Amino acid sequence: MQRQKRVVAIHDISGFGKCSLTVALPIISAAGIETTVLPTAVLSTHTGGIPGFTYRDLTEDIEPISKHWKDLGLNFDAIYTGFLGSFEQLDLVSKFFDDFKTAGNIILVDPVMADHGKLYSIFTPEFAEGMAKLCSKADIIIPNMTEALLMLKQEYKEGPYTEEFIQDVLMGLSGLGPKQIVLTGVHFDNTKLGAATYEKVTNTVGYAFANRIPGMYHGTGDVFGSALLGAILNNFNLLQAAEIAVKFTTESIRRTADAKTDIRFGVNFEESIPNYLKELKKV
Ligand code: PXL
Repeated sequence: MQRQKRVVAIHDISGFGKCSLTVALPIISAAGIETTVLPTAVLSTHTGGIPGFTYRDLTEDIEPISKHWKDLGLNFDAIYTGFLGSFEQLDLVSKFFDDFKTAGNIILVDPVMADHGKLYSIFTPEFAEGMAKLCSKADIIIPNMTEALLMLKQEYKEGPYTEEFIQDVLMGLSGLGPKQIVLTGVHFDNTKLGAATYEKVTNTVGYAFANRIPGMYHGTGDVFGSALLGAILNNFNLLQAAEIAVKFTTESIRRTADAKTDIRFGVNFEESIPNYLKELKKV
């Protein structure tokens, strides 16, 4: 029997709206991976277009929780970070990496801060610099196009993109430090949308596309990132994992679009889990 792998997911918990930990925990657990959580804040809902959200910051808890885990001798096969609410949290998470990085584990940073050309309401452009610094410590980063261009200090550009442009962005991101990149929001025409992957060691670019579904569904970056990490920890390579995650995310968006659910309320990923497990060859 193989040892069960363990992830620590460092994100906020938004009670309603399906993103961050309410997405990472069920998806990574379903992939058969033990999922430890380090909540960075507790909100009533995410901050994307739902006015009046509550926000309880948990910055003060990060160090004591890390220390307890260090004392227990815990280790993680992957450290997965998402929404971080302040510069101080970036510093604390960077220290967490120093404490828990091993030769064999993976640091996956999703530089959650912006989408569709706009920073989320609580962030300033300076935050992107801090996030780029955190990305330099990661093995894998998974920015969307807006986050990528912010970290590269380039102006936002709407697609469709050219292959040359996407490759330049991937090279720029690779220059920040990570060995593997998955860039989302990539499209060369208006019918397909997906992700580009880059592996520094082999200098290979790959693409994973699905049919584009109109609309900006909330929390899909977290659905994608969690499914990607679940696949990587089940020994799929980066491009295969991106293909599985694109399929899972698109299927979840399709079901939500068909149900005409409010796009701010997150996607129905739950009912895509059986097909995800088939892709992972778990059922
Ligand atoms: O899905 C990204 C995300 C996570 N957490 C919070 C958010 C957002 C995006 O808006 O507001 C609190």
